[in-house]
Amino acid sequence: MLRVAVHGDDCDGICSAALILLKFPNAKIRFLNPRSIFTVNEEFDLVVDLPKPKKCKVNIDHHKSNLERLKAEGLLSPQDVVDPNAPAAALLLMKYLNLENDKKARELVEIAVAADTARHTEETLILDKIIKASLNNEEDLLRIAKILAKKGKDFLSDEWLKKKQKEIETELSKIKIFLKTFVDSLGVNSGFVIVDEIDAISYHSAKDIAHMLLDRGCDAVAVLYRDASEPSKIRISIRVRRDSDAIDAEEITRKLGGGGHKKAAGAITTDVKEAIFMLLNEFTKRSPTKSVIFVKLPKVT
Ligand SMILES: [Mn+2]
Repeated sequence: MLRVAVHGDDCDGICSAALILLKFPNAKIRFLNPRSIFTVNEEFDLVVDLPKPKKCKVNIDHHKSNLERLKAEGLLSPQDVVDPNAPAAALLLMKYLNLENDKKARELVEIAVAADTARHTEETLILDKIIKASLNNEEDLLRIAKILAKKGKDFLSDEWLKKKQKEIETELSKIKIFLKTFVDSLGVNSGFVIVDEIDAISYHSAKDIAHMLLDRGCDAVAVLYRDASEPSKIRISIRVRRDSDAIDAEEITRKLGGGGHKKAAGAITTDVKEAIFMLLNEFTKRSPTKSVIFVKLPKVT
């Protein structure tokens, strides 16, 4: 039996799990995150969209920070496929599993790429929220992966997912109206923004305000919010507008011990003050006007 670990936090990881199930329906899949992968004491044949732990035969990933660590520590093996130029780990996995001619596999990769390059469609965004609302619930995450493997891009035709969608959409419409009113009141349509959202918004919607501000013309947005898996920690996510070169998000989050990609990167901290100070500093340095907007989101009601 194939023992696999995937990133259980987003579309790329869950689509990767679905790809595995297309080829190995009986694979044992764990849904972990970049921290928990180092704390579970298990052996894995395949670890996807996550950093490579000690007991792992093959690592398939696209995070630059992971590649650099593996090289520095001499842990990169010839079997590993770690390519920071790949838009999603699922794309590397599809090639690794020789599934390029499988229509469902290509649809799953399309979903993963849309999510990881901030080109969500309405459907992939719903999927992302359902995944984030199912965090740490490996049973539900496996169920979502199985539905994806069975339905491909028509995943929302599944009755169980449809029910989840309805539940989440009611909450989402409330959040959307609240955020729109808030962003309208800011009147910001350019430059660099940092939003403190700690304890103000649901985990699955923490990055929404970043996308709203980017859509309105901002170059880069950093958001801070509480981690759903480890509530003592604060997550920092940076998003950069597709056609803006003002900031390399990965370069900044790496200074906070995180990583990711040029347009989308993240880090985790326990020292919020230090993180905000650092973000203000790094953003100001790169801002053409040498100014940054810092806002605190009121609790979404
Ligand atoms: Mn990914």
